[in-house]
Amino acid sequence: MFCFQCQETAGNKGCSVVGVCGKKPTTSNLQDLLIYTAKGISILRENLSLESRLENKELNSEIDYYITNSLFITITNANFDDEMISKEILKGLEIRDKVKTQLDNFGLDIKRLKNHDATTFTVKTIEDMNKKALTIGVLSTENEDVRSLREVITYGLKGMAAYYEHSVNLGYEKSEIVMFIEKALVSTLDDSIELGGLVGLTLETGKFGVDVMALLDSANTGKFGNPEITEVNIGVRNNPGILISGHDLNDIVQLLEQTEGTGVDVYTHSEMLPAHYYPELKKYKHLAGNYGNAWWKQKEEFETFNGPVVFTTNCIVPPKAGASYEGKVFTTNATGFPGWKRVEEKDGKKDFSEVIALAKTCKAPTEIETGKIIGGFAHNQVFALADKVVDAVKSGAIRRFYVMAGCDGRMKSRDYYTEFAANLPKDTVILTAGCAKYKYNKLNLGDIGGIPRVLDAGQCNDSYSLALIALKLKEVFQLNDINELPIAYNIAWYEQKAVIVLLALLHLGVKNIHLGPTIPAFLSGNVLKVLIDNFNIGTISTVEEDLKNF
Ligand code: FSO
Ligand code: SF4
Repeated sequence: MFCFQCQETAGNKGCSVVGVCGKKPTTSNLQDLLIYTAKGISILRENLSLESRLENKELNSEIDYYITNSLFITITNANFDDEMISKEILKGLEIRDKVKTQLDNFGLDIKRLKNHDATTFTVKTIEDMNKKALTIGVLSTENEDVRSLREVITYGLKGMAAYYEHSVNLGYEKSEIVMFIEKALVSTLDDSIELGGLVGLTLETGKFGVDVMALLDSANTGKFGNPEITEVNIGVRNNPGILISGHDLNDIVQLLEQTEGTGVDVYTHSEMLPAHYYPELKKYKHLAGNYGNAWWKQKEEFETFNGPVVFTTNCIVPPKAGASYEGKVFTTNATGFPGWKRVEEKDGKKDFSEVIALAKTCKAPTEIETGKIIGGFAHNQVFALADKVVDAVKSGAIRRFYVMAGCDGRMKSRDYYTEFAANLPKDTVILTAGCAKYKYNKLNLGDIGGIPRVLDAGQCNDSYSLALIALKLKEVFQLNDINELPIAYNIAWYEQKAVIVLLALLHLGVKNIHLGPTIPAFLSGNVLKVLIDNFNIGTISTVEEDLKNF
């Protein structure tokens, strides 16, 4: 195995023995081969125009879903289940045949990489797959800079695919996004594309990153209304509960529907917290609160929750041996863990009946904290407060905004973000999205004339809202450049969704982003230099230094 896609990669170089995340070498290899399978399908499929794809809508959706779901499965902490991943590889080979037939039917030829191994290889057993994987992994690209750009693009595509899948689950499709994913996947195998071309493709990935986040924003707000200011209880009630984690709002709405009137409460964990902000979700009286913190605290927090847990997406942390919650965790969508149960669809609906039945036999959650946190500051809500915000900026009551979006993680060095937030001057406001917020959303940083000093827009994909807010401020203050705004960017990254958010911000022209707690291991020296020269990307130092320099 070799994997360096996340912030916690071993020695900030790469995991080569076992993943810091707990990913076994076989799992890592199978994930590499799954991506390679998707690339093989893409080589064939990029020759099909949108019109020809849409001649068979059902097949089109099936293959679009396959491509995006395969990428999603390989995101950090999404799937640890070798059996499930190997089945997906075999399914991919079947899909590859279907696309070949489509090309034949349309009399189309293959423009790029005809007869490439990715379009012809076959495997049957997990052993075959492991063997094959060792020849096509990250290190099979020898040139360090080419490898770096190919991987930046691939990781951006993984994040894009995740957001696309959530949109599709809510009925919002846009095949143009999948067509771009395919084009980019093929390009990562195409030796005729040199560094300049790959840099261009990296920036184009950012453009489609904006598109996919916009699509997901319309899906979420179209289905559940615009997020509004909401106080979320962080204590517990006396009923048994189900804890739901991850980003998929289509799952939580179905769980809320199916638990209504059963005496079982629903609590959110980590990235599911923003579900509370949506009118069509918060209306459920048994949506009881948010339990715990960011993903990496789950090993302790699931112990005290007492009831079942549902993972709709990453981040899964492999449990300790003998964990009391073993047997109570369910996965769905792209997530998987060996031995854990699945929530599958029945008659077009997710079937949570087993989870609910199990919850009824469990004790109510043990309280680990009390109080409330406030959020719901996505674009629509902030625009509604625009006059107040603009006045506060004009009067000098708000001197600066700090975008502190992104992810949380296990590393001790991330305490930096708590300290940074706590020590910001009182006339500054933090704009946040993603699980990074757990580093400071319980600090009670107060408000400025009624505007809370931490404005939580939602999940990591809601960084899109933060971009819209910045663009709105630019318009109100009649500036020519988004970088003239009094906004500083201090972004924490962990996995590949943060990569697509970053590329999207670069596409929107945002400069001077500080990325931490470390610079990605997958950026080679030269690629990093391109980012510094063109976007002035930097990292973090000490809180003191950074408070002075930002
Ligand atoms: Fe966090 Fe995990 Fe949303 Fe990520 S729960 S780390 S960037 O999955 O996706 O912010
Ligand atoms: Fe290592 Fe991160 Fe890859 Fe896991 S996802 S194997 S921790 S680099």
